Amino acid sequence: MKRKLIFLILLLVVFKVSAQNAYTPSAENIKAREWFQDARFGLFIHWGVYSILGDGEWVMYQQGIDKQTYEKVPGFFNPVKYNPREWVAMAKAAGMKYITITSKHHDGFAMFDSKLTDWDIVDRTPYGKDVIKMLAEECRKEGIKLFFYHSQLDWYQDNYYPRGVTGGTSGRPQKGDWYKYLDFMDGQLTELLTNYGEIGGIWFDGFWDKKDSDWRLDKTYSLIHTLQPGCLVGNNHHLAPFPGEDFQMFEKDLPGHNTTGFSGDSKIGSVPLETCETMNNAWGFNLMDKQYKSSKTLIQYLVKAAGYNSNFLLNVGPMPDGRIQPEFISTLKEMGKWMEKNGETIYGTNGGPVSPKSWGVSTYKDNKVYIHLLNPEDNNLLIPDFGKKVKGITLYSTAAKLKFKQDAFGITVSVPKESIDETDTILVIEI
Ligand code: FHN
Repeated sequence: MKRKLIFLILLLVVFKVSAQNAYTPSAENIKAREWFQDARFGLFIHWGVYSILGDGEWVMYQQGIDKQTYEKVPGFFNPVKYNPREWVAMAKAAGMKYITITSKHHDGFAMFDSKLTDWDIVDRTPYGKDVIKMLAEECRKEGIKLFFYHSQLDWYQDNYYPRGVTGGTSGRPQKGDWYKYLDFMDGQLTELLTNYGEIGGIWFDGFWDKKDSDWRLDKTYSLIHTLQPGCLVGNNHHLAPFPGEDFQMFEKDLPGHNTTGFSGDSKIGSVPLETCETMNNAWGFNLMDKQYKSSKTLIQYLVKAAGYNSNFLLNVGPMPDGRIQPEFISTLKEMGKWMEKNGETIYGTNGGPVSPKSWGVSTYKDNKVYIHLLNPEDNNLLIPDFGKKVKGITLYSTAAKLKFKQDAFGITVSVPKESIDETDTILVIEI
């Protein structure tokens, strides 16, 4: 009997590993990955009932609010000024091609109408409308792809047990059925991938809360790819991509960097990349966070991301009345003006043949290499040779021809001082 049991367990493990490793993206998925890679710029939206408290999306945990007390919060959530048409128009005007919105964050509250729980916006708030459905309809009308940020971590569901490193103050019973929770999560993902039209991707987060647990990823990922083969799977586990994942995200970091300490183990994989960042320091609405990043800082972040062959997902945390704060709107308008003029050097490009330098980065498309001078020491530049014959170099902004020399040392080019742009001076190298 024992030998049989061991044999069965071994068989299961082999099947599980092979199932995960056997993932080969469908033609539809590959097409979606190519679209994603070309899109380069998206809007991240962290919005939940936690915005009522104005202290970020971790307020339930950080203020030690147990679930019984937290259950009062949705009763105050009535975003009467929510207007998805304005949100989508703002994203489009900024030059963004997709929106990634929190369908459920760590507090477990579904911002969509779920039949699997009443812990959702339709059943628990005076507003009572499915904001995700409203946004999905607007995105479809306006040709903006919609992705869902979906938290695997859940501070509300009792079956999220054993607890992970967070959520201990939620006052839940010390018991639960972990696989029932995973079934519940897969059930909500089925709702999101069935009732809201074509979905661009699922942005998972929270794996790190129980990183040694059996998250049954292969089952969840194959469910997603079965329901919508073109739906891209990404998981913010801060590790190298697992089988079944179609893109890799970096949080507040350019790929390969580890400025925040989150990305220590995340080797850069061979799937499309995306880095995400806040406009102040908060993801969810935080009344007192006025550390607004300038449009120059954010434009340069977007350009650097492209130089690292990565998308840039820029976050807003809408206010509890449904509006996006004016500081974010004005910065996004500035970014849109820049993208309107210079988007050609970002959209549809790959990281260029000149690796990122202190002075800037390069992007590449067709027979053009775009040199982005973000922080030039002076107006004379030595570009390391990248093994291609240079036919000519022009200034992107004016198309003016620039004098250059290509020799064993590389490509030297002088940029007229008056042409240096304090945000990004773009040179076009024709090869
Ligand atoms: O805990 C979350 C956090 O609330 C936010 O969603 C960010 C966005 O990338 N991800 C996690 C922190 O790593």
